[in-house]
Amino acid sequence: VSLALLLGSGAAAAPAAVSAAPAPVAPAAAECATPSGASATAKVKFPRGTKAAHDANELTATEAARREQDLTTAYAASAAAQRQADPDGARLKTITIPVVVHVIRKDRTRAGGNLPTALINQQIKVLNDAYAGKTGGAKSPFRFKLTKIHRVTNPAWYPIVVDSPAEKEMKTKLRVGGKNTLNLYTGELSDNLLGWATFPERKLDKMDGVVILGESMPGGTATSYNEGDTATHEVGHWLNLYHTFQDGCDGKGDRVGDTPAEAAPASGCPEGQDSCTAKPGIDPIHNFMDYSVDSCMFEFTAGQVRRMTKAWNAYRAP
Ligand SMILES: [Ca+2]
Ligand SMILES: [Ca+2]
Ligand SMILES: [Ca+2]
Ligand SMILES: [Zn+2]
Repeated sequence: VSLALLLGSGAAAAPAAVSAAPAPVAPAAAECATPSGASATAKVKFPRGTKAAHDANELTATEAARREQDLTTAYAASAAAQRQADPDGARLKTITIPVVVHVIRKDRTRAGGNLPTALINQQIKVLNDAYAGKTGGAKSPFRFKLTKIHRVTNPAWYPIVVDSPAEKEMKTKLRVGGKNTLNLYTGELSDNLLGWATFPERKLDKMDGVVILGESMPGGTATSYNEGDTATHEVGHWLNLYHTFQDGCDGKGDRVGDTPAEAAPASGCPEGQDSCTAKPGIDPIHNFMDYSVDSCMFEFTAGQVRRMTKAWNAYRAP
């Protein structure tokens, strides 16, 4: 399952217009139901800071329920989970994730996607700070170690088009490492997206990984979305987190007890907003798994950390 972030209208590197909160919409039917059933990767896009239509957006309630069932199965079958006394991670042992960054470019210019190494190093720092709880919220066990920057010149893969044969070809050729390796692809993206990610699956798939708009990295040109939290958010999905607004005010939500329910994605930074008045708490707009602007999102909760750690042991632990 992959999730995508949408940038405002215009070129991918153009400033995103901060728009009014999009109206909640009925979940779209899952596209591309694949025959492999539970291990299928469903594609989910999400718009962030935009009034673009929610077409094939978030997980439907049915898709989320399927993933929950798969998590239970994967966890029960996982040797990594079973050999640990405390697999949900109340005792936080550091988990270091090797990161391979694939810089997709059409030529050797910055405009052509050739991002400076300094931005990539800053991105790794943003990930480490976010997941260490240094920017706020809960501390997670996850740390990120850049192991390789792989610069790839191929106009046929640029921009990276979500869900395209070119994306599949790119990942099939480039993806390296086991389930614990984060393959991070940067470039200009189709459909004004900020990024997308795959959820963990029991069977490693070449599509596994995170794609981000290169200019969303810290110091990039994607105004309001250039502090590196697109990657923070997408890696959250890669570690099995749902959006804080999953299922809206009703339903089972994001399966995390300490994130208040939210009717719809936050846009901009709507302090004090309470979109589910019948449910406790104000909207979790500062959470990395909402759609607020980068300056507004700075935390994970303890419940999200437990969920990511459980999923790590179920799916990704080597
Ligand atoms: Ca919740
Ligand atoms: Ca509320
Ligand atoms: Ca931030
Ligand atoms: Zn998302």
